Amino acid sequence: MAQTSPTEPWIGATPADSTAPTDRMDRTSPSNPSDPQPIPELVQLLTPDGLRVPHASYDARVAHLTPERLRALYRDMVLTRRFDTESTALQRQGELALFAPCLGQEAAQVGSAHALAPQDFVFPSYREHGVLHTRGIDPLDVLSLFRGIDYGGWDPREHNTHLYTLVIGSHTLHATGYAMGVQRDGLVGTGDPTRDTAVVAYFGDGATAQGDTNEALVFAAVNNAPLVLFCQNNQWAISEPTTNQARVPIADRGKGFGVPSVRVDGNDVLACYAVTAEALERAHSGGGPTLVEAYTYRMGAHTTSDDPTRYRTREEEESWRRRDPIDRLRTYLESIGELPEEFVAQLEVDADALGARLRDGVRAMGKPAPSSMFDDVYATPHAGVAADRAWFTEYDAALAAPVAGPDEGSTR
Ligand SMILES: Cc1ncc(C[n+]2csc(CCOP(=O)(O)OP(=O)(O)O)c2C)c(N)n1
Ligand SMILES: [Mg+2]
Repeated sequence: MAQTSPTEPWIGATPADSTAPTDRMDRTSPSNPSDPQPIPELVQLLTPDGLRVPHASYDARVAHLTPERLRALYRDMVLTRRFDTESTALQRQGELALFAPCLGQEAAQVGSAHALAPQDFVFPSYREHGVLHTRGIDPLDVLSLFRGIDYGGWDPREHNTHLYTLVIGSHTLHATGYAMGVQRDGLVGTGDPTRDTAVVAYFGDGATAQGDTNEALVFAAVNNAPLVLFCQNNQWAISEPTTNQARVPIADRGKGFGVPSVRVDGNDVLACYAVTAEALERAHSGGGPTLVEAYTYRMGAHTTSDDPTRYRTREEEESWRRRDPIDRLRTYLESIGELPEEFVAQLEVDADALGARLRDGVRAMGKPAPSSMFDDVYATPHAGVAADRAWFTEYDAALAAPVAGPDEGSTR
């Protein structure tokens, strides 16, 4: 049964029946906005007020988390947020071409990533900074992508984490194929926790409307692939509300594919850990795929090129700010006396150091030669790429040549 907070009746509600302005819904929603929305089940272990509420199915999944481990979750969320705010500022200073913030989604990302085994393989989309942080990926290797100088600087094999994917939903198919490969390699159901391998695909609510994602669900289901399809329903796909992607809770759609599904409070790091641990256990043991819908909110803009004030209200943003995932865990840790002052002070020092490292590191990245974009197209030389490079080099040199003045009869 849904574990909702009595003080927060909103939780589980969709924008259509809660905070979305009626003029927008009338304009963009193909459904009748007055249709009653089913009340979805929502796994919750921590209320927005930081109260620990019991849950018959999921308490056992977090029982082993010591105060030290809870502080690690808190630390990772705080550092992810610092990465986010520093990166947004660096984009504003012209040091990054673009940035996609994950502000507000730290619990969904850090909670789920903490449940992973090292050998599990992750396919992220493009705002999974909290997942990458938890996997130990150098944040500067993420920012080189957003500076536009490479495709992401980390080695997918070293961290068992694929590069970011910007083509919406496409990586759900890559993840399904990879999971089917893992299965054929005999790395499922061995009973050895250091060998059994699962694959996790992170994607958004908008991606659920893509053919690729639906095909991934079909293939994962019929092949019993060791896959967790982790959807962060952050309420928006750029300016399109979730109500434009589905008329039922996203988790409910798993049933039609025969995939066990769960809807979790995505701002509750404990609940996100618990449902992911369950889904991973199913995958590791040969039980097949799971669809997780983490119900959360993108508190920032879609990217630094977006202006959310054009399509959503301040009231909506405010109401989600009150459900901040970091505040929630902090309140809980304080209430049980497990957030010592020294820990908080050290975390602030560490976050400041991270900020300084990001600023210095990004500025030191410099600017690659434009023709280097041809370097890694193929592993071996290719005549077509060589011809493109030659054409581009000549074109670029022509742009750099001094332009003749009007007296000299320039035609440029
Ligand atoms: C195949 C494809 N179509 C369209 C786009 C343009 N696009 C970029 S982000 C985005 C919205 C994705 O929303 P969602 O899946 O909810 O993820 P979120 O950005 O909210 O994390 C779209 C349509 C794209 N990148 N790829
Ligand atoms: Mg979204």
